[in-house]
Amino acid sequence: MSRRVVVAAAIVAGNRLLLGRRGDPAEMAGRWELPGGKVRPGEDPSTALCRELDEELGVQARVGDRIGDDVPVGTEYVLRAYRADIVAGTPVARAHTELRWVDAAELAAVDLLDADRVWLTDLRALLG
Ligand code: 9L3
Ligand code: MG
Repeated sequence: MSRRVVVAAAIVAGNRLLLGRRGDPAEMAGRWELPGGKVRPGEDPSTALCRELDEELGVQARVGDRIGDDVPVGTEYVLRAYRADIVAGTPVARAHTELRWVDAAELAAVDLLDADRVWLTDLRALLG
């Protein structure tokens, strides 16, 4: 069985990164993540990320380069991060309980999901 790919976006504006706070499932509730979600069978990962950002944030995005390494999550998923830029719209929390733009110091202090925490060095590099 191959792992299902979950795509996530590092959206940076100025010196800040956009994070969403998960409301579910219970074991992840209250923790922060890069927005994104599961690639559908046959779907291109970049297309999937654009779709997820539209669904979760209500924005149109352009997906750029990958950042960091793939991160296995449990036995089911592998998580993959990309740079993304918003080309239209302003992010609204449609799937998260809260959104937040964090600078490097705030990123270091926030309660990120364990999987996303693997990218901390890569994310910090984006924030200068
Ligand atoms: N996940 C972890 N970090 C992220 C994202 C977008 C997702 N930045 C994990 C949480 C779930 C799984 O991947 O276990 C599927 O994500 P979603 O479809 O619930 O967003
Ligand atoms: Mg999601």
